[in-house]
Amino acid sequence: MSKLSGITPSGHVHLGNYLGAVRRWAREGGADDLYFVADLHGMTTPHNPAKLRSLAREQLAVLIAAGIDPERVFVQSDLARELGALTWVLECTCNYGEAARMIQFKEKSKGQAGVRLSLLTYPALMAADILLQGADEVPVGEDQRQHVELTRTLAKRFNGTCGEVFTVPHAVLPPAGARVKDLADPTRKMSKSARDAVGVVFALDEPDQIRRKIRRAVTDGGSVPVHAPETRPGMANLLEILAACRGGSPAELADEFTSYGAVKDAVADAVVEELRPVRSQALALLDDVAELDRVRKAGAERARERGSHRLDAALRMIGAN
Ligand code: AQP
Repeated sequence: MSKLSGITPSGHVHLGNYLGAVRRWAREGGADDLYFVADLHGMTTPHNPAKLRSLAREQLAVLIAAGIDPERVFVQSDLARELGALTWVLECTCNYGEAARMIQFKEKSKGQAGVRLSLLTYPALMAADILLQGADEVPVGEDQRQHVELTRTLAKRFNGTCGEVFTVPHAVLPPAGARVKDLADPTRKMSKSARDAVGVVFALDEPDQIRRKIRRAVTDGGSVPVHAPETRPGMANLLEILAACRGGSPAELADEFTSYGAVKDAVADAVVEELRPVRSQALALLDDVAELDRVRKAGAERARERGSHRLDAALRMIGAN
């Protein structure tokens, strides 16, 4: 079984990305699993090219610093030629109506003046990401499930009409884990593209910045810590972050403290310690331009080699080459 997971460089990697995804990828990834920085997906809405390029590099450094085997990581645009070609093959397998009914497209295009064509067609690129690598499983949240369903439809259609090339993948729910909330608004999830970074802890924030953000986290009017997500979402979020860093259950951890301030101090210590090695290794990698380039190139070559026979076969079978 091989899994494929990605992270979009729509902003800096934050504590939610780290605790909810990246750390798990590093700890649990199987030998055939692949992880990628989905920078081509970051171009479907208005973007700044230089910023996207630097964020992609930063994310690659964070993934490796977090402990993911560099042999299993690549940057999507390093395979732009292969993915571009396969996306075309899949677009020629997909009906307009199938793409236009994607909920993500409807939601993200709503109210936008110049909707990019790529916003409509990016599910075909996502299908290419998955099918090029022959992934069996794609861990995705509810919002991306429909895209994996479309990938399955396209893979089966191609296999049935042109010839058996693609592994038909399955969407799998990622293991249940706490959804880290924005510290300034605990009713919303922590997000890379949050308008205000005051409630978002980034993996590369300095320890003092992290402490400041956690100390200023919005909590309710109570004074004795309890884990009650419905009525006290701010305190619940802090306890869940503490549990994710230290182990144990948020409710049990709450019993250790008699004041909100003490919880915040403990969370700040735990998060600073959790992120310290990731931050220092990522910064070292970003400084060592030659080493990061070497790792990046090797990752891309492995991913390309892994998928090229499928692309060649698909092109041949659809009538190209
Ligand atoms: N707040 C979160 N708590 C736990 N896990 C989270 N993830 C994202 N936010 C949280 C997980 O991080 C992985 C990579 O995310 P993504 O790049 O696919 O983007 P996203 O899910 O859309 O998350 P962001 O960070 O909020 O980005 P923007 O602001 O661009 O939408 C995924 O596994 C995701 O579940």
